[in-house]
Amino acid sequence: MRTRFLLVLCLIPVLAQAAQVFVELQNPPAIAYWHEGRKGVQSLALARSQLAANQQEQEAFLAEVNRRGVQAQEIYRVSRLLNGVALEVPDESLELLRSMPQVKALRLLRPKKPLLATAGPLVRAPQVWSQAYTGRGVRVGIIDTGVDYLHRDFGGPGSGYSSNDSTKLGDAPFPNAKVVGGWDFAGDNYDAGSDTPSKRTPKPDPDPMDCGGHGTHVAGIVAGFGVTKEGATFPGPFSLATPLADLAVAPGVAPEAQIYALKVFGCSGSTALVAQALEWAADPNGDGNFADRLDIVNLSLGSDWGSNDDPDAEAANNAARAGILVVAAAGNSGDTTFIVSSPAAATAALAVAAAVDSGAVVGAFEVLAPQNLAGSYPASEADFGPDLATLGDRQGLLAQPQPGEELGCEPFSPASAAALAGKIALINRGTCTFKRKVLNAQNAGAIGVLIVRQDDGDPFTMGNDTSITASITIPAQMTVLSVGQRLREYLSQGVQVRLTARYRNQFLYTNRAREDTVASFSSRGPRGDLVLKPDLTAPGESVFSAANGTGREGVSLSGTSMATPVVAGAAALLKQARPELAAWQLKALLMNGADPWLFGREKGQEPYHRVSRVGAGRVNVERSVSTPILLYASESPQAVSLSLGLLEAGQAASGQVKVANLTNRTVSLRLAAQQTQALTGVRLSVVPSGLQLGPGEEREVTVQVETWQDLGVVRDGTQAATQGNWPRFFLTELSAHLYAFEQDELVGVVPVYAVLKPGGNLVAQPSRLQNAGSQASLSLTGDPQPGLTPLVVPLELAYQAAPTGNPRPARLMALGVASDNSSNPTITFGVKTEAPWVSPEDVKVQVFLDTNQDGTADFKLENRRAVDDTDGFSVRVCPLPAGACQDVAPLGGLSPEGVHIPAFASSVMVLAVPGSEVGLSPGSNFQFWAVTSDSFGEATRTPVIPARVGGNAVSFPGITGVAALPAAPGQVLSLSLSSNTAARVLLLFPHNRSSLQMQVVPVGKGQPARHLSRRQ
Ligand SMILES: [Ca+2]
Ligand SMILES: [Ca+2]
Ligand SMILES: [Ca+2]
Ligand SMILES: [Ca+2]
Repeated sequence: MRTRFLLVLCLIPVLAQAAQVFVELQNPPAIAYWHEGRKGVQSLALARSQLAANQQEQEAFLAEVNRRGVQAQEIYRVSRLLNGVALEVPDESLELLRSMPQVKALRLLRPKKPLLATAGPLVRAPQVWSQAYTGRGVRVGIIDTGVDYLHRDFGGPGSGYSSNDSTKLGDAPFPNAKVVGGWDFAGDNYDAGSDTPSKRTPKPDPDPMDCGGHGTHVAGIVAGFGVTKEGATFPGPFSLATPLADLAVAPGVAPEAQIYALKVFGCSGSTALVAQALEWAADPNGDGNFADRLDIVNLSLGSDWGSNDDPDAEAANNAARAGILVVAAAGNSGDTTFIVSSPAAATAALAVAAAVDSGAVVGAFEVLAPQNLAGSYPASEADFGPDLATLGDRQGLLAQPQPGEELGCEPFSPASAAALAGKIALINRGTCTFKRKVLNAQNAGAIGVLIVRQDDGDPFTMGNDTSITASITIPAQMTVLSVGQRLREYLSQGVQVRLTARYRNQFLYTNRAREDTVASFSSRGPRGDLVLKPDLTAPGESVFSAANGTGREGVSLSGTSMATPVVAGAAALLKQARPELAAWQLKALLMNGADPWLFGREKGQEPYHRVSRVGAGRVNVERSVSTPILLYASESPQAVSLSLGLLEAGQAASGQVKVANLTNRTVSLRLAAQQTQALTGVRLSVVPSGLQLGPGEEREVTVQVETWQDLGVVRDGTQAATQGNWPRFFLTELSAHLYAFEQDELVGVVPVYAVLKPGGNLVAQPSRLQNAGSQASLSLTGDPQPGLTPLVVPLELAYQAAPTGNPRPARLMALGVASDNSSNPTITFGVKTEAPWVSPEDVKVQVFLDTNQDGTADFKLENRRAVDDTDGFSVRVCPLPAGACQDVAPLGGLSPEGVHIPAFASSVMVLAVPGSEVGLSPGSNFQFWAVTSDSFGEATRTPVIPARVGGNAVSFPGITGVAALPAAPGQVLSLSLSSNTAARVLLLFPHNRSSLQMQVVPVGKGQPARHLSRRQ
C-alpha cells in the first residue's frame, strides 16, 4: 500500500486469498505504564499487571475468534510495545474481525525486505577508539537474517558452519563473548511473502545462525572484531594505531560492543516479525521489567512509502519510549519523493541514508609492460564465464576494436575481429549487458576481456545475463575510466596485461572525488505527512564486512542496510562515552555532530544535497562525542529535526529549538540558519543569534522562516529533470540547517525543513467582463510572480459543489471541460478539490467518457504514477470495458520541464487527452462524468454531463492544445459564446494560493456587459 495520511482501517487491501494483519486490542501496551526514576518501583508493578491483563485479553480474543469459526493462523502475540496478535486470516473474515468489540484496529502487516548493500569505511571512529570508547558494555540488537557467530570476525572458531544444526543449541559455541544472545523468530524456511502457506508461518527456534548472509555482514559493520590476514580474530588494540589496511576484514565501528542476533528472516524473502523482535529487545528475559532492554537495535530492513502508523513503525516508536535507540535503514529505492522506508519513518527512529566513502575493497588486474605502466590496478570480476581462481591467470596483449565498436554490443566487424583475435579485448561499459560484450569478444577470437567503466566509480562484480545461453569460456574483469584512458594512451606501444584473481577482496581502491556524494539508491523523504526523514547519512556503498558461512572471509555489499550499522556502531561508541544520556538524546547528538554537506556531483562541489535526502548530514562520531551541546526541536524531541509543514508563498512560520549545555562550564554560542540550496523569496533567521549557557542550562531559540510571492519554485539541483524517461514533478522544499558555533568551530546542527508552494493571487475581474453578443473577454489582475510562469486554465464549468466544512482532498469543488478548435483537438478536464493533497497519488480522479452517448462509458481518464517508484505522474487513458491502457501525457498535460504545474501539495488537477485517443473529432457531442476517491473510498460522483468538442456554450479561441495559458496581470482572455445561452466559466489557477485556485464567472445571456475600468 502506498497511501499516506489514512486511517489504518482503510488500508486493508482486497487480497486474493488471505491477509496477514496485526489485530490491535483495546488494552494499552505495557510500555504505557513504564517509567524509570523515582516512580520506577510503582510503575514496574503497573507494567507487569498490564502485561498479564493483555495476555488474558489476547487469550479471550483468540478464543472468540475460534468460536466464531474464523480460520485464523496465529503468527505472533505482543503485549509490551504493542498489544495485539498478528494473524493470517481469509479475506472474507476481515470484516468480522474488524467488527468485534475487542478489536481497536486492524492493520495490514507490510512485509519488510532486507536492504542489500555494502557497509563501508568509518566516520572518525578510530579517533573515538583512541579516547577509549570502543562500545564496550553496550548491547546492540541486530534484527536481521541472524548472525554467523562462528565467523572469526565475531571471535568464533572459523569453522563448524556446515555441521551446525540451525534449529538447536548445544552443537556450536553460542552464545560467545561477542554474540551474547539472540533468538530465531522465523526459522530458516520462513518467508512472509511466499505463495506457500506453510512458509508464511514462522517456526521459531533458539539458534539465530544466519543463512542469508545479510545479518552477518551488518553485525560485522556494527561490532566485528576484525580478521587478520592470517584469518585469526583481530585481538586489538582499537585506536588510531589500529593497522586497518593490514587486516583482511577491518573491525566494526564499535568493536567491543555486544551483539544480540534477533533473526526475523528465513534464508530468503521478507518478514512480518519485526514488531515481535522489537518486543524481545525491550524485555529480553520476558519478565515485564524493561530495565534489561537492549541499548540499540539495528533495523537494516523496511518497506517503501513509510508512514508513522505502520505497526512496525509504532513498535519502533514504543521501543524508543522504552529507552532503546532504534536505528533503521532509509531504504534503497532512490531519489523519489516520500519513498523513505518504514520503520525508519517512525518519528523516534533514526533513519539512515547512504553515501559513498573514498575506499572500496575490490580486486585488481596487472599491467606487465610497458615498464612505466607496470603495476596492479583496481578491477572486479564477472559472475559468469570461467572463474579466474580456478582457470588461472590469463595474460596477453591488450587490443581495442575499430572506432565506433568500443561498446561491443554488436558482433565485431572483420577488421575489429582481426585486431582482437588472440588478444585481451578492451571494451567500454554501457548500452548492453556485460555478457553480451564478452560473448562478442569471444566470437571475435579474444582470449579475455577488460571492460572500462564510464566513470571512476567502484568496479563491481559484473552480473550475469541469463537471456544469453551461449557458454562463456574467456575470463573478464572491469576497471575504471581513468585507468582505461591511461591504457589507451599506451596501446600503440603494446600493453601486456594479466587478468587475475590473486587480488580478490584485497585491493583497496580509493577515489576521493566520490567521498560524501550520495549513493544513487538511497531513498528520499520526507515522510508523507511532510515530517523530515531521513535523519542522518553514513557510508553505505561498497562496504566490506564479514561473509556468512566463510569462517574468516569478507565480502563487499552496498545499500542503506550497510549505512545503518555504521550509525548503530557510532551510537554504541556514543552510548559508552555518554552513558547518562537517554536514547532520544543519543539520536539528537548523532545528528547534531554530523558534517552537514553531502555533494551532488563531486566532493566539495555544489549543489549540496537537501535534508530530505540526507537528513542532518554524514555522521561524524568524533564531533558527537565531543560537542558540549545538544540541539533538538522543542515540540518534537524524538524527531530532533524542525519540520514546519506546508507554507504558501507569502506566509511565515517559526519553530523552537532547544539548546542544552551538556557540560559543567559556561558555553557561548553563535547561531545561524542557512539553506543548503538557496531559494529566492525565502528568508531564514534565528532569534537570538547568540546564547550564553551556564553549566547544564537549557534555552530555546526561534527559527523563523519568511516567504514572499517571488518564491523560487525550482527543482532540487541534485535531481535529474527526468526519471524513468518521464519528466519529474517535485516538491519545492526549504532545506536548511540551524548551525551552532563555539568560537568559530561548528559544534552542532539541526535540520530545518518545510514544503513551500506558490502563493499567487491572480484573479479575473468580473467587473471587467466584456459581454458583446457572441464574444466576451475577461481580464486578469493580481501581482506578477517573478521567477515563475503562472498559468490560468480556462474551462466551461460542468459541476460545482459547496464546501462541507470538513475538507477532504478528494472531494470535488468544481469540474470543467474545454477543447480547442484544431483538427485534432485536445480535450482538457480540470478539477478543483476541497483541500490540497500532499501527493497526487493520495487522490484518484477518474473521468468517464461516453463518446457515443449510449449511457455507457467508452473511455476512462485517470491520474497515476507513470513509472513505479518515480516522481513522474501521468494521465492514463483506458478503453472500456476492457482495453490496453496507456499513459498519454504528463499530469497537467504540459511538460513540467517547460511550464511547471504543481502536482504535489495542490488542489488543482488537469487531465488532458488528444481527441484522437478517445475517438473524438471537432464538433463531436459526447457526455462524461467524474468520480473521485481516496483510500477512504469514493468522495464525489458527478451526474452525467453533456459536452461538445470545441465548446458547448462557451469556448476559448486563444487556446491550442491543452487549455492552459500563461497568466499575467492585465492579460485578457477571449471567450466565444453560443447565442442566447448563459454559461459559467471555470478558471483554475494552479499557481495561486489554495484559497484562490478557482474562480467561477457567469457569462453570456443575462450577464450585462461591463465596461473595462482603467487599469489601476
Ligand atoms: Ca545449533
Ligand atoms: Ca534457527
Ligand atoms: Ca526484563
Ligand atoms: Ca458509450
